[in-house]
Amino acid sequence: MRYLTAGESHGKQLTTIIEGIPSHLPLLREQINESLIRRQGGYGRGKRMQIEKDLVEITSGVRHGYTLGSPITLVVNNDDFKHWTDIMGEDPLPEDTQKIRRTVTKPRPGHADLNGGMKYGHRDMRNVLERSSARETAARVGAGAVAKVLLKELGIEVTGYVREIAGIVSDVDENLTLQQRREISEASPVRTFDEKAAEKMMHAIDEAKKEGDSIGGVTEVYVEGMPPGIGSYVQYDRKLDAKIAGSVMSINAYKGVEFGIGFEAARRNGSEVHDEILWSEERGYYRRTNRLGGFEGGMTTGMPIVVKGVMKPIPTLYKPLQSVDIETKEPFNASIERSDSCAVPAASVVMEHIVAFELAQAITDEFPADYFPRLKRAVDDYRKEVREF
Ligand code: EPS
Repeated sequence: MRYLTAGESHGKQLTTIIEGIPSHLPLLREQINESLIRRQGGYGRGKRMQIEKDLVEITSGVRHGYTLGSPITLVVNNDDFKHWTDIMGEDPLPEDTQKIRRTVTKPRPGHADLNGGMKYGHRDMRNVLERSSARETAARVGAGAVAKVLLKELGIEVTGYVREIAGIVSDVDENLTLQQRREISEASPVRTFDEKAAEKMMHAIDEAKKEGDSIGGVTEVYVEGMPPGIGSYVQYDRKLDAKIAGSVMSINAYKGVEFGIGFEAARRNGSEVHDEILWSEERGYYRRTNRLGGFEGGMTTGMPIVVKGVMKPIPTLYKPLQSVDIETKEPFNASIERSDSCAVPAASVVMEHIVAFELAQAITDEFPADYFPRLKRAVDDYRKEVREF
């Protein structure tokens, strides 16, 4: 399984092409829309989300509610494009149209603007920012939504929520099931558990907005139902935790990843890090604890996968930071018209879908099948086999 996305933030549309989804998987447009709508929400989003209503059109690979096994194409229109048709149109513009062009010559610190401009030779850095914008995550969530449907049919569930915003930590009771985590976080405007922490987070978002600043946080993804032994220890590029980490790092503004207790492992003795192995008739092999977050040796342990990602504050700030105009080489204070003050709640939905895609890819690598019922049989057989080990 793989996918590609295309599209500029204020261009006509976002496109996702997904290859490798087996045939005969039941798939409805509504299942993808549900994910897209969740991604648009969350306290702290800016005005753009009032313009967009992200709804998918499936233009290939699905017929009469089932996948065909051929590439699936998803299209999400940018409603904002109607305000940008001249600026973003594909036809050449007449000379002397600087105003229409909305040329960007002032790179924003923390964005791809300057590095991308130098690399691609774009002296109008709009050509960089239109593609590097986190708008692209809508296209990735589309791919992840299809992956989630496949996983769910195999008894694997994935959910994402917020653990921290601007240093305010929301604790989660480790014993909560995935379903409970999902229900509680879905009901929270900041997609988290602790209501007191949620109040403080919203206050911090309001303060940041007032000051023209932005704030970041920590998102967590929780997975139940992955069989043990997915991924591999035999070669570095088959380690599934490494693939997930790379993929999480590819989300806009993400700067770090942890599994289980993560960096805390550096501060504890081994006896307080590793998860003791138990066995019972009812459960088969399982662990007393899950400090390693569901991975050992690059493979799943069969315990829930718990992975955190760190999102830096969005770099588009109303509060100016110093930069240099590439035309005049003069210093200036970067300023912008519109931004989200905090996109951490939305990012938790993005991360959920990014992890889901990696897991679906790992499963289809492990049990290659072009026909979904055959894939399901292979997974069921494998579950039985490892249960009897
Ligand atoms: C983004 C800037 C804002 C966000 C956008 C990501 O868009 P605009 O420049 O149009 O105000 O709203 O996020 C989305 C459009 C989205 O769908 O998540 C950026 O620069 O990354």
